[in-house]
Amino acid sequence: VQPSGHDAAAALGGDRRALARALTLVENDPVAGARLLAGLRVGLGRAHRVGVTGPPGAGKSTLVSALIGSWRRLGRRVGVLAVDPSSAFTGGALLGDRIRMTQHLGDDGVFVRSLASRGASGGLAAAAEDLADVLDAAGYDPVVIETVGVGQGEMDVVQAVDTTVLVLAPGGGDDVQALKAGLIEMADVVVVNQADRAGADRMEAALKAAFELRAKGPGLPPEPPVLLTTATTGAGVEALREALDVRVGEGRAEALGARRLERARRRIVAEVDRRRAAAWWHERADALAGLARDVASGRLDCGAAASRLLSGEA
Ligand SMILES: Nc1nc2c(ncn2[C@@H]2O[C@H](COP(=O)(O)OP(=O)(O)OP(=O)(O)O)[C@@H](O)[C@H]2O)c(=O)[nH]1
Ligand SMILES: [Mg+2]
Repeated sequence: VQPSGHDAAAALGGDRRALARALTLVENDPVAGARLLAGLRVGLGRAHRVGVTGPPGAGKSTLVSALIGSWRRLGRRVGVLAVDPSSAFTGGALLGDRIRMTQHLGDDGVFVRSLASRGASGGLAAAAEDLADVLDAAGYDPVVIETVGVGQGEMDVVQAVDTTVLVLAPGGGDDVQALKAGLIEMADVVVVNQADRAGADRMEAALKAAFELRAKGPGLPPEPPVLLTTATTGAGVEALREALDVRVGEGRAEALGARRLERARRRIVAEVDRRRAAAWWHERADALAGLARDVASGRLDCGAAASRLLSGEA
């Protein structure tokens, strides 16, 4: 399918099939996708980007689904990117089961899209950011990105949003795991989900105590709110939605602005690096092939090969 300005316009104008095509293009075709993204241009950065992360099975998808319901009652149009870990066991085939948002099927104000974490060219976070751009341009706000809180790619995704929600559940030592993985450090809002199960109150207290001990001061992240939810019944979900909305409310634009500036800076640098690297290697394709043969046959080591390329000897 050839992308066109018409396609981009249709995607932005509320044509769901055109939007789905645009997302596929951006995910799979770097050249045509970049062209389409360039064609969107308009008003990016309006949407509140919310990352929802946490251990497997904590209830992230169930909670996102409940949040969608809450936002829909306020008339907000919600976009969701669900990052599928593409585990070696399922190969992503069970994705339909993983996304517990089927109750919103048929609601034109909700657009749910899965994103395979394997094989995303240029990295998972970059792909998620590009897809979020498309949903943002198409008028979805908030845009929620759900990802399991394991692995570097997932951690990068967490840093590509305005607000990070860490979802934990009592039992199983999730809190300890999250502490170890450094997820706690990045959380703007912490949720103890499955509050209907034993140990939720204890977990909430332990988390609050941990945050109180954390160093405080200018430049350090503020203490995140710790909220209890039961995603399956909706208990606590309104309070969570309010805690999220307040972050983009009046007087808060500046804090998010700094984060968006940092994100914009990082994206520009990454894009320049990518283009420069592509051009640089294109010019040295033959030299690289020759050096690779020498290294593979043991005549040369990698460091020496790199030095030759960098010094222009090769
Ligand atoms: N008792 C109870 N069960 C819940 C709650 N929230 C979710 N669950 C159940 O927990 C299981 C996992 O929920 P998911 O929403 O799929 O969890 P997830 O974090 O998205 O899981 P992955 O995407 O696989 O990492 C499901 O069987 C849910 O019905 C809750 O608040 N209380
Ligand atoms: Mg899930």
